[in-house]
Amino acid sequence: MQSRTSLDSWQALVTHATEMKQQHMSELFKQSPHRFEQFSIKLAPFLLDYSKNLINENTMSKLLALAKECDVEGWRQKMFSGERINTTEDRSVLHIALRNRSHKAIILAGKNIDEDVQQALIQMKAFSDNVRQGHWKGYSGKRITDVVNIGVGGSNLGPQMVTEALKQYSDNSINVHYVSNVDGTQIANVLRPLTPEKTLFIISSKTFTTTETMTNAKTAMRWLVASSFDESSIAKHFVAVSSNKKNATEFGIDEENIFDMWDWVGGRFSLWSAIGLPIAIDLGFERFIELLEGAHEIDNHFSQAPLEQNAPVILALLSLWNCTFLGAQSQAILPYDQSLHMLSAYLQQAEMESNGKSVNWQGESIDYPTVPSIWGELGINGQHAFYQYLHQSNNIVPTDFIGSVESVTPVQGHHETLMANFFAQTQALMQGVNEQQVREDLKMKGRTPEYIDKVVPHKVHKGNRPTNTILMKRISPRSIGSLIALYEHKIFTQGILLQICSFDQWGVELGKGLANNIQAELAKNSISDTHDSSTQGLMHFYQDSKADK
Ligand code: G6Q
Repeated sequence: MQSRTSLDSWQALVTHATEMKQQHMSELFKQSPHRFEQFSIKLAPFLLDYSKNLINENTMSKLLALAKECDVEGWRQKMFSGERINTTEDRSVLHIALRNRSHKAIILAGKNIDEDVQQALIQMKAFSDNVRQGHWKGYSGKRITDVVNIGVGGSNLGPQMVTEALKQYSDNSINVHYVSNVDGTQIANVLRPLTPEKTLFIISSKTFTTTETMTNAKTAMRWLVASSFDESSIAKHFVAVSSNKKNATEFGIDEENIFDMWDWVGGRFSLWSAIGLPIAIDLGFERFIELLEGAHEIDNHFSQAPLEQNAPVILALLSLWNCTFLGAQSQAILPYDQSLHMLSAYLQQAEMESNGKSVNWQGESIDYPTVPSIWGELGINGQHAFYQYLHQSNNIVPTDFIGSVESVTPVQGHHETLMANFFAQTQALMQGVNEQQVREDLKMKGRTPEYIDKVVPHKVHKGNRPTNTILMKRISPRSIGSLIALYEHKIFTQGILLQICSFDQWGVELGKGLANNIQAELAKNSISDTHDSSTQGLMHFYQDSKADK
């Protein structure tokens, strides 16, 4: 198929990138006093300031021309109307249907799926209310105090990230825990303080085949039955969220305790479905609905706003600009809000699993750099760790700074210090400090000329490092819903610009299959000689070392 590189708009950007690499952002700010107004978007849930990127008006109009030429608007329409745009799995991509709060009909195979979604929400409400209000009882008749969600990847990261982000909104009537790792240490630590008769497990697995989740679920069942001495107690302590009812019932979960999932919801986009049950149990169903409403608000913005005013589209274009055209290879997510401490891990999966690919929709090799690796940490902790690299290494890392105007936990003097750092860092990354400024500063401090000559090169900061700033009013279920939807649509748009099928994950499947074979070989103590010598050597060393004990 026609490569993006053959588009006129693409080639214009290649030429333009060469020119822009000669520019410094601090000069661009001096030239245009209205740069902030020009390159920022104010939406109800947040302000997006993208003025600290190496762009000018010309860059934006060229990027927008590319978006037009790639038919982002047409593809957006295809997604919202349920076309099967997940072509390698032949599925629609309809996480937007899960938060369709205006209840616009979405017809799939002749059926309005909004009706199914509303039905599932009714089921979620009834269940979460029952658990929270103590009507759902364990095998001994006691109310549930603890809920453990067992799931991994998309069946874990979303709900756990949101639970962490909205901790201040929980009434703590139920303690919610997460187990994702097959390393037994995690489940052992989670279960140690819990009481089986008061613990409920949610087994979250779209496929109900994921070994890590099945292994943890079996351990949880053994733990329960070791206390109840009765397998029938499982019905009172285990529910599942899955699109594979057959496997879930064979596993021992009562059919009426299974919450459905649909094939048009990808794992990493599924927190809006029953995969979000732990969120609803922790916060109450009304808060869960607010989360959906926040996402819906951004769905409306994404589907209706013109491209030049469209926050997800702008973020996607800037990522393309910084990485594909200007050559950055990674991008950092730096929240300045403790509530968002899991956001970078969540976005790492969302973006890298969606667009970390190297063939186009037709399966042909892509001949241009695609998405960066995503990493990050809470901003303040990062400042005292890896920001050195952001400021002075030879690698440019575009970053997203995310903060809130108000803290959800005001403690005198803290938020002001936090936000002063938030503003200072993007300014420093953009402006840098040149040799002359360093010399003057040191001279003013009374340093000797010899000392100044020696340290000047070490103290120069080149600046010109791109950042986006997302400033939310306050962390809330609604604003978190909006923030996640912003990134989901950015990722979708990136996929379209790069011609990548963003909704499969074959790279995840490969490892799953190999691990199953290796586990069987280790169990039989019969290591196949078809493995490469490294893998074979490691497996033999592992088995022999175990035998030596
Ligand atoms: C997400 C991926 C992947 C998936 C996990 C768990 O989009 O598909 O992270 O969510 O591998 O899969 P199950 O939910 O099927 O257990």
